[in-house]
Amino acid sequence: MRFENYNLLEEHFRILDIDGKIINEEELPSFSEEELLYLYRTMWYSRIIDEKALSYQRQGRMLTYAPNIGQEAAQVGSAYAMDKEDWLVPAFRELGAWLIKGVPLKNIYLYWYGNEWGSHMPENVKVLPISVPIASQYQHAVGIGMANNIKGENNVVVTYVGDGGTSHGDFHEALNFAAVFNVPVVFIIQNNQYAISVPRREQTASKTLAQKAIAYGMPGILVDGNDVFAMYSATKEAIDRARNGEGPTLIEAYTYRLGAHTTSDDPTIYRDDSEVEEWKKKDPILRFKKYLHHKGLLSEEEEENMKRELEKEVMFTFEEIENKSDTEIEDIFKYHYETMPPHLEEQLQEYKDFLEGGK
Ligand SMILES: Cc1ncc(C[n+]2csc(CCOP(=O)(O)OP(=O)(O)O)c2C)c(N)n1
Ligand SMILES: [Mg+2]
Repeated sequence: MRFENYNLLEEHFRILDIDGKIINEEELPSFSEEELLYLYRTMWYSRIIDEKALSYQRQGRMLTYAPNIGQEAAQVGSAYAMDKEDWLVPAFRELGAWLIKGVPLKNIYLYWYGNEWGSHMPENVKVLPISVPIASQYQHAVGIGMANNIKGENNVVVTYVGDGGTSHGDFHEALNFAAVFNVPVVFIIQNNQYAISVPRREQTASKTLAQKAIAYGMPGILVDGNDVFAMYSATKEAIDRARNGEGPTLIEAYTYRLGAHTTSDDPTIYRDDSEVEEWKKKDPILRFKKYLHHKGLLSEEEEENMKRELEKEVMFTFEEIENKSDTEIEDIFKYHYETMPPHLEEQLQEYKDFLEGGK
């Protein structure tokens, strides 16, 4: 069993090195050329969506936005191991996973545009809406997993949290319950080294986040989160375990947030450029690109065409939203409860009065 073969304290499970070479041949997933290109394209899709959103925000055309730049392999690789029927329970920085699970870009941009309809997933897309209250989604994931056991279904739940989220009580409660009740959940920590300005070393005295698995009595693994193959392979094994009734697994994806926390943040205040430069050398897209080039699967020209095509699609989708996406005031209040409780009715009325000229 692989998880037990890896040291939770320092050894990163890795298949693809930063030069794009395979260093762990026996763990390499057997992807077809088509699959390799699909994964690469999705990582670029995610990055272009981010870059465009950042520029729209700077132009005053988008609200706050949380970019994923640098974390594409952690998200795309892990989500690709899921079946269509498996549930994805995200936090708020899992763009690559949403894309793999089939969330339309329109939904993603609508959400960040402040429109509740962004959270309205198409019927066959098993993805919960973004969860901003840190780590709360881990509880939802375990709840879905427990329901799955009660109903005798065979689906798995994959959920994500940040390094900062591991300090929350919700994190502890979710992992504890999941292990005790043998719930089919894969817990992924995207350790991007920061929780806004708080560095990972100030988050916990534990040497790694993966080691927390031991305390809860479940397998864990510390993965190079910038290696799309390692992320796929570790998540696939965790999903297979869960589906076989062997319970939850904890995966620490060791990665880096190359950009700001959100568009309201300025990371130059709390971290050195030299650190960012070092991590740019480990860029998950660059590493994957080198691999594809070694294999002769993608020329520079094909890559440029692919990026141009994605860019066009992203711009088209955003402009469509911008042109016809009025947010209904009621929507902000309507979806918390089945019927709106009096205190929300009151707040809604107060807000309407305010917009009508302020009482
Ligand atoms: C319960 C709660 N407290 C505080 C916040 C404000 N907040 C938003 S993101 C964030 C940091 C999260 O860091 P991490 O879990 O590492 O995720 P990352 O942003 O790095 O992806 C905080 C404190 C919140 N959203 N919810
Ligand atoms: Mg973080």
